[in-house]
Amino acid sequence: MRALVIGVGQCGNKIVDVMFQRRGIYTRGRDYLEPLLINTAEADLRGAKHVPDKYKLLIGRFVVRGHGVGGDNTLAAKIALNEADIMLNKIREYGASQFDAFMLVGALGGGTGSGVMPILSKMLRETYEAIPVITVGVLPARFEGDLTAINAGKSLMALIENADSMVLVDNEKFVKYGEDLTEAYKRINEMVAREIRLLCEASEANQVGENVVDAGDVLNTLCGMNKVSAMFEQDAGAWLTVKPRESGGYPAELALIGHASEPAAPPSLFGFKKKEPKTGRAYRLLFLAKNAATNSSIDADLSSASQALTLFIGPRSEIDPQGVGAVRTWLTNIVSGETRVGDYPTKGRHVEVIVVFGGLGNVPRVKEILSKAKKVTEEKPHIYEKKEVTIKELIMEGKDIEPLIS
Ligand SMILES: Nc1nc2c(ncn2[C@@H]2O[C@H](COP(=O)(O)OP(=O)(O)OP(=O)(O)O)[C@@H](O)[C@H]2O)c(=O)[nH]1
Ligand SMILES: [Mg+2]
Repeated sequence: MRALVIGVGQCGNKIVDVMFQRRGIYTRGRDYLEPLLINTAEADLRGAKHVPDKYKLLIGRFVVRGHGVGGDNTLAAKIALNEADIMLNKIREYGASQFDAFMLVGALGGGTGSGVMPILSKMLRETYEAIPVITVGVLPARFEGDLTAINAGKSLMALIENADSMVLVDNEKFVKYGEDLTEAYKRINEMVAREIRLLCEASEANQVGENVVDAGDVLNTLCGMNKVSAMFEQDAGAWLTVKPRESGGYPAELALIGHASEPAAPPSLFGFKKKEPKTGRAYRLLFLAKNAATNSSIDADLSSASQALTLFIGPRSEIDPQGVGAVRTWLTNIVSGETRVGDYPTKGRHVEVIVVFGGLGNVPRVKEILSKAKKVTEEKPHIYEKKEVTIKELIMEGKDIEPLIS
């Protein structure tokens, strides 16, 4: 799948930077992804070492002078609205109509990523009607407090309205108690970067698998059929009349992604016969698929998904047809709608599996974040104004002191 991967804000910049640390995991360096990093903080952009400067864009320069918006996602959204043309012009330079999708990556609990992504998503959908916008949104962990919850709640609602798909990543699931946050974020970023990259690469495989997964399959799983069928009818000109948002709108599909892997076969030692994996090749595929679903980017009720995809990556000899069949049955039993199983033969030494569940209807953490954001907004409706009043009261105390400058 050819995609422009746009990292927004510090978290988004870092994930996309890791994604481009190594271009093309199994495609010998040939890449189908292009990076773009957007931020209001100059230091964050400088910190991204694997993405060349020409793919970086600083916005809000005259408002926050390259220092970031400090968690104020309303300000970030305003900057995005004012500088929409600058962002769209930059995207145009890539020859954007060549892409199968735009992928926006960022955290929802901060300021820049949280505020810019919904605006940018809206602009992209209006400008490139036929290209789906997929967002990868990182949700804050519970301990992060009220402001991050409000930010995430507002951003989630705006993205649901303005994107085609939201792949959710829950920091709460992956940050271990007492663990150093830098280490935890590094681990999460590497995980998400690898999963997204493999998913995109597999649909551009050089070696044809038994069950090919193409860009359309990936997009259908992430975005649902509506938008994508409009896209594929493009040649017939039908898409001109199919304007999903304007005709009442489909909300973005909520999705998750998961990954698991095992060494393919133990290496032969001093000429001894290689051992078969204990569980057998077929069973291993089912085991890995179930593991990937458990180790997914967010916990959700999988039976509430309306479409799913499983993708096996590894040496052809390891992708056992019976195992593939068992996984197909497993998916069909969980998901009411369309299921897809594909393989991506490689010369690697691991068997890896990626699962994607799309069209999720029951994601408890999304409910929790929205209700927390609502509760905080109700309990502290004028959180910022109150602060101002307090300072004014304080200043009143000193009104009789002789002024320093008269
Ligand atoms: N997984 C992961 N989460 C991160 C990382 N950095 C920050 N976060 C999360 O993202 C939220 C903060 O978002 P940032 O991306 O730092 O903020 P920003 O978009 O740069 O916005 P401002 O700094 O306010 O301009 C935090 O609440 C964390 O939940 C990271 O590297 N990985
Ligand atoms: Mg920042």
